[in-house]
Amino acid sequence: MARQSGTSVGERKKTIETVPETLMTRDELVKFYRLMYLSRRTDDREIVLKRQQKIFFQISCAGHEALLVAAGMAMRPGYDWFFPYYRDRAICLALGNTVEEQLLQAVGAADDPASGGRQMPSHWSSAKLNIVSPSSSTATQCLHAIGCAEAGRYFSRHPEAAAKHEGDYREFKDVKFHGDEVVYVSIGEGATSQGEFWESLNTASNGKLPVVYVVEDNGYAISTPVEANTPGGNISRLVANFPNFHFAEIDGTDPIASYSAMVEAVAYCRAGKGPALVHGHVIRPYSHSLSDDERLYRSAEELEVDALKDPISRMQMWLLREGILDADAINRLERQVDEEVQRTADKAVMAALPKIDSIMRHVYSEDLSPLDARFASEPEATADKTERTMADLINCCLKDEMRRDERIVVFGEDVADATRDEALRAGKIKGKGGVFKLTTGLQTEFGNHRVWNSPLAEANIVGRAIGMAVRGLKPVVEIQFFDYIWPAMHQMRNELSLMRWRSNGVFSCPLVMRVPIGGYLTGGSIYHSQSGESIFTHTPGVRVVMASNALDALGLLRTAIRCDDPVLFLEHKRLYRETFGRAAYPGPDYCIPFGKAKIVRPGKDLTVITYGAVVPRALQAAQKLHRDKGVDVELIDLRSLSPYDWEAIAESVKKTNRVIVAHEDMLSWGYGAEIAARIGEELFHDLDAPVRRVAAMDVFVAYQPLLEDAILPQSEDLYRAMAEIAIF
Ligand SMILES: Cc1ncc(C[n+]2csc(CCOP(=O)(O)OP(=O)(O)O)c2C)c(N)n1
Repeated sequence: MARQSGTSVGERKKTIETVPETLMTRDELVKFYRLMYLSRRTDDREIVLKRQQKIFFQISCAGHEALLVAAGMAMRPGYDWFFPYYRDRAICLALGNTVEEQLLQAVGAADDPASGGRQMPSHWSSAKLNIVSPSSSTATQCLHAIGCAEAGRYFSRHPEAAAKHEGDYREFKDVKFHGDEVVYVSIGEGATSQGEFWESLNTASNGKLPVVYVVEDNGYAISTPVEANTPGGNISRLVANFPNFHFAEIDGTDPIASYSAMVEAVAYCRAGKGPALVHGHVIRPYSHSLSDDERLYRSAEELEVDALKDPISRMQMWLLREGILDADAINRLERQVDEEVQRTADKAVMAALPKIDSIMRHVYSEDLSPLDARFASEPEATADKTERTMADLINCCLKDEMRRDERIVVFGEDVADATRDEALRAGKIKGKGGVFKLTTGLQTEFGNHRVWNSPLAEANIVGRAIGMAVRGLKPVVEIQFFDYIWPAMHQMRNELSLMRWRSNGVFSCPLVMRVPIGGYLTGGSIYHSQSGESIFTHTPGVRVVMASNALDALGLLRTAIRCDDPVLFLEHKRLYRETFGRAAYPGPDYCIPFGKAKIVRPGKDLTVITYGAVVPRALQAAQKLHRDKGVDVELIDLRSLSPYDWEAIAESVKKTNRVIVAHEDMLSWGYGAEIAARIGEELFHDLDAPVRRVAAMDVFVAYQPLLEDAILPQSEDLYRAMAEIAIF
């Protein structure tokens, strides 16, 4: 019935009470059937509810039940970790998720424990069962599963890192782990076309991680048949050469074959031999979802062939044939399930709905905000008064925090000193530590478990970090250049920013992404000069900061690491080693709260609001304008872009009545548009001149320095705008 490879199953097979060749007792076989039937009837009930417009979406597990109950019964709920996708009702039921919990999500109830009415049905999530809140995006979860497995391994090697700690995110992030936990991740065969699936195989294989993949191959991705997604039509053939994997390709409508394959795969992972991939051929007897009509693209003949393989009737026949249940017992079991589902549905449709005033809860941590006063401090006067660059102080901060907090791991492209570390440890080479050398010395001091080079794949970096952060690690990852953040955009927008809100505060993934950004490099050109911060400030759930000087960079980075939210930490690479803004090391606890701007130059005639590399340029312009014309500019460095310091802006504009918002990024739809609009809305009566923006031309940065200078806002542009607005 099944083609399998790998280790043999062993002991359970031999126990006296198991039914030969099934690895299950008679009771387990009955339970197996009950769960399959329960799953199908819950889908059927949801379909009725959708037709009655009592729920608003339906996607079923129909046809996948045997494979999924097998997976659930082969694993340990609340011990192992689970990253299922929307077809996985049956595994969730098998793990202990209840029909009531599932139907509460379907109606969008306040008490939906998975999301509080925020997610569509079939977006399973349970803190108790270690089922991690998913998005609707296909394949992103594969990378979370990898990070989750890495975190489990990390905590078993560094158990002391799991301890709670007052005063930072660890106070609110409980860690649980076991030495031999396995991580489950499932995916449809269509979604195996996504790069994130392949990026995850890369790391699962390289790291011999205990991740069991289940590919649920029902032959269709909505209307697209398998051969249009998968070359040759069979994913097992394509993945077969990944080292360290255990592979099994089975008939996933066969409960017995499914169970034996899952037991074997899980045992392989639990023994630490590496990852496993079970490719189950299943059927899809209902359309993709209730929004789809498969009769438009599948013939009646094709559907009839599928119907013959229905796992529910297959198992029912098998139980009868083997004499495990007779017809009466089956009828009784089914009647009980029908009544249970009906009763639960009647209750779920009466459930209380979420309150409107709950909408903004859990966008960010409600336990510890980076705006909190605990992050306000003064620089310590240390013995070493050397003026350090931004690059130096960021490196100091990373070292300080890694010494203080063993949950911090650092990875990204080329961030390690040397992956092949023999020469490094022998002192024969110095080590690289990042293309800008910001992470230099970290691997040497903290070891290869805490600092390592990732594959050249940005989604891999962010997706894994999310999985780790869910488990309580604090990844501080680097994206090598802002220009190459885009492969990680999907993970950032749909996963990183949303984990907390979509799970109604149950799961979260506070982590730090350090990203060198910006131009003014003389030759940086299109792909090493980009800005684009407003794309991320437009994403709720992520904090965005950008320092203009060394002291602020250190203070903000420390807050970013200690706080409980995901932070995009933008580092202007032109400022890394500038003479402007150097500072002495301010001690190992110096922090700056987010949302607090800095008055770089107080003034009374005109406010200039800016950040990043425009700060020194605006300062130069303001000083010259004062010398030339006596105009007194108040220069505000926002430092923190989301949240931003509206109070500082309003106070200054009320004083000067004239304002310029300046930034390096392009003018149109840029960061300044939001600030200018809000000033217009809320401070209209305080203005004596129109709000002016100074920014880059609406084009990418060109290579030739002459063009680069013209494209990016220069001190002279700022000077001109200041002079005009001052006398408007
Ligand atoms: C990244 C992404 N692209 C597109 C979609 C829309 N979509 C939802 S399900 C689906 C098909 C998935 O097919 P498959 O992976 O084979 O799983 P199945 O639904 O057949 O179980 C598509 C295209 C999505 N959810 N996410």
